[in-house]
Amino acid sequence: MSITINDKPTAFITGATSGIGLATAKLFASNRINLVICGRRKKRLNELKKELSRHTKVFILEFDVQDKKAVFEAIASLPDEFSNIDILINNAGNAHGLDSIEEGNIDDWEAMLDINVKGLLYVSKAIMPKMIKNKAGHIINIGSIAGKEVYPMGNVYCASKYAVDAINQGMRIDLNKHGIRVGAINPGLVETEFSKVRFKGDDGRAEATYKGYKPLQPEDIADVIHFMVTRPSHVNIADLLILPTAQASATIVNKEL
Ligand code: NDP
Ligand code: 8X3
Repeated sequence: MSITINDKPTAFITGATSGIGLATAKLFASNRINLVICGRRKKRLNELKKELSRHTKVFILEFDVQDKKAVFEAIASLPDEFSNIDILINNAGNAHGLDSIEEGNIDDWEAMLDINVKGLLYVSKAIMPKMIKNKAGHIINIGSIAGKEVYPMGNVYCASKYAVDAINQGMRIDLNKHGIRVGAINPGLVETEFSKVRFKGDDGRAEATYKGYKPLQPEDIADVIHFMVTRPSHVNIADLLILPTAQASATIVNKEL
């Protein structure tokens, strides 16, 4: 399978230290896609760079997507070799808390909107100009089933992912004239560190999220991301909902407990 964007494409992956971003970085590396891997956990980024550099060229950017200045400075600091981004995977994000709206924690609300929505916008804003100049590029936004369906206590996380859905559509419309592909993947339940973060280290609750059925694995989503970026250049997969077989909707999961 050949990459159609560029013979030696460079991908920029936010949230590459864990879960879906990590699995995507590994799969891209094994397919010789050059990588800019991003996240806040420097130690993990260093270890990953060491591992993936056996297959491809890797550059680390350590920044918090909420920090507008840090985002722009980090991306402006990319050496020439990594500065033409062919593929942007807007993946960094999490849910913080699972509370009924009247009991919601304002810090959690701000984190979800600042990271999942504003962070995605900052990174995109910094990367789009060169894609526009090059008249090529592919942006994949990681949304969620939570951006297609609101579920009990999902409130602000769902709002953040509905925003990602709207931004994905808006980007596709506005970047159409520049020949840039834009598409979203909206997963259901994927077994990552997502629930550890949502439940703030309550490992029992996090583990229970994935018990009694076979959840998606981060590699399942990475496979689809790789499929999307390896379509011929006239093909843009615009919007995908991917669920574990046991999941029918945000609230219907066939668990054997
Ligand atoms: P993980 O918790 O395993 O990974 C989240 C990644 O996002 C980490 O690499 C983390 O890196 C990064 N990240 C989080 N906050 C920030 C921040 N402020 N600045 C920079 N990076 C940040 O979760 P997933 O892999 O599951 O999540 C990836 C995406 O998939 C998210 O957008 C999530 O909403 C979405 N998703 C997940 C589903 C699931 O069931 N797991 C289902 C549907 C969508 P670090 O901590 O090093 O900064
Ligand atoms: C993550 C999946 O169902 O916890 O976006 O919202 S869910």
